[in-house]
Amino acid sequence: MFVDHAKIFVHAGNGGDGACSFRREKFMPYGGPDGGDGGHGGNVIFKASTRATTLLDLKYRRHYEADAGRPGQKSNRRGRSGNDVIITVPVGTIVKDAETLDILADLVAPDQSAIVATGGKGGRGNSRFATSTNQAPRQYEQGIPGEKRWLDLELKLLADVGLVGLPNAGKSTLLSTLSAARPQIADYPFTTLRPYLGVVSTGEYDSCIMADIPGLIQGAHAGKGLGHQFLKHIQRTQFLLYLVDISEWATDDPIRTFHVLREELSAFDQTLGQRAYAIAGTKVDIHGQGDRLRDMQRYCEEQHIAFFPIAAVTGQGLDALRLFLARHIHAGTTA
Ligand SMILES: Nc1nc2c(ncn2[C@@H]2O[C@H](COP(=O)(O)OP(=O)(O)OP(=O)(O)O)[C@@H](O)[C@H]2O)c(=O)[nH]1
Ligand SMILES: [Mg+2]
Repeated sequence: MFVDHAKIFVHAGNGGDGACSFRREKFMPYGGPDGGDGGHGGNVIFKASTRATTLLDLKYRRHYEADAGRPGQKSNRRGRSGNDVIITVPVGTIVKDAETLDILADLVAPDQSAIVATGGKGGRGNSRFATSTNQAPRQYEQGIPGEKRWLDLELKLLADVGLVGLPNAGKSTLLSTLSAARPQIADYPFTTLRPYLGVVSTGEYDSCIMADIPGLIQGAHAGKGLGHQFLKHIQRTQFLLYLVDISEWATDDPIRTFHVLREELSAFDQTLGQRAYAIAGTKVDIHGQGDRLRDMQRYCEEQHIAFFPIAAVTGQGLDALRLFLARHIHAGTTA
């Protein structure tokens, strides 16, 4: 199951108390103060990993608590510090304070980490308070409590290219031929029920990340079909590839389809409507050389839109598309 939203509670460890003790040894009548400091509480840390792909685990386990620091001990021994808790999340996870909605971390790179609740400092033991005038202080500090808060987590995938199309347009088929990703593919609408990412090689040393999201239909902004819920996953892509079925079997007019898609995107987020894009006419192997292809080609020429007739199942047109992506996508520059 793909989960892109979760709410969890985190509690960093409390600091351990400082100790109050005095040296007591045989034949040492005036043993001084020797209470050690308390250990620090553990932090709660988020770490992004490419191995995690969903926030599902955090849906089931909602409380995370790091260890407290141990109290200080006699003989000036410091208490042991508490271990950190490290929560692994997918790259693209945004962590907000659930109350203030402040963004605490936006984990955009693999292995990037951030402390979201800081452990409390350990208190000082009484040996730290000895002065020339007070050589037997009974004063010590308590440990400081660790931070605790509710967090709101949102996953917004990071990709270079987002695939947008009606259900059955051929998005998943294209991603699976260009990359090692294996989204479900079938001849019925809404086959793919979650977003998928794939790494597409665009040259000998270059690659870009492509995102396949579930199909959109007219009225998605009003909740039709799967609605808008997955569009946030292409909000952070720098480039959009609209996939429009131009085979003779397509039920809708391709140019109209393209306009419907653009309107749905703009209704969700104005900036998505202004994002750089190109159009791929899909399934040209199914009698695709007819009027529809010509009309679409003419329309794109007039509008100065880059257009690629492709057939993912035969490989037709894919080299030209790859070459175009190589020139236009600068991997790693997603905002
Ligand atoms: N002949 C032909 N069939 C294709 C081509 N691309 C996709 N198909 C078929 O079209 C159907 C839908 O393809 P998908 O890749 O699942 O479409 P999708 O856009 O991901 O659909 P949703 O996940 O429902 O949004 C499948 O039966 C594919 O085999 C193509 O280039 N040529
Ligand atoms: Mg699909």
